[in-house]
Amino acid sequence: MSATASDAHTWNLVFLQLFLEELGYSVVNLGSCVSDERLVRECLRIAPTLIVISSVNGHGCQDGLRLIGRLRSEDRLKDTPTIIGGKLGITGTPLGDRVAELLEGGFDAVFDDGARDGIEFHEFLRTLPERQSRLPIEASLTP
Ligand code: B12
Repeated sequence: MSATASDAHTWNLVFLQLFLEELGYSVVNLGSCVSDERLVRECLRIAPTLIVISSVNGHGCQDGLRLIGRLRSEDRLKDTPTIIGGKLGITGTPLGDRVAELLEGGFDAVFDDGARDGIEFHEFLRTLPERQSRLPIEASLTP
């Protein structure tokens, strides 16, 4: 789990980490303002079951589109379930075409505030194969 490169907010990440841990996931929370390069590097190292991107500062669409291109250009990450959510634009919700762009860019799901809620996020998680969804990952947060 990670914020985008431009996003300094952290409580969104804390909330999501607790939510995912409650569902049985082992979470590596990379924190805020994570560069695309670092995120790709950590994902290659960890080989996660799911990549969760959170952004609330209003730049989520543009940061997300750039980032998903980087992730999908890596052979080992091109099929890893990857989602983005939060307050993704500065025009409020619904985001309309921007959601379609993010999906076309390679995200498996987009959870923009207002248009989606935690229940839909939970439902998405249930679509992941059980075998994958509860695997503990042998990874720790490194600087
Ligand atoms: C605290 C805060 C800050 C603090 C952050 C401190 C910290 N350590 O986190 C500081 C002062 C640093 C800050 C800075 C800025 N902020 Co600010 N901030 C807030 C504030 C007041 C609360 C955010 C918060 O902590 N919420 C609690 C967490 C738990 O909830 P959440 O963030 O809403 O996240 C939930 C959902 O979005 C959703 N979600 C989030 N990600 C994901 C991902 C997935 C997959 C899913 C399913 C769901 C999901 O689930 C989360 C839990 O319910 C909000 C306003 C508000 N009341 O929400 C503005 C707000 C987020 N900030 C905003 C802005 C504009 C900024 C600045 C750009 C201001 C500026 N001009 O400098 C900067 C950005 C800095 C940067 N580089 O990112 C705007 C964003 C507007 C937008 N998106 O259209 C907001 C909404 C205020 C506003 N109404 O204008 N901010």
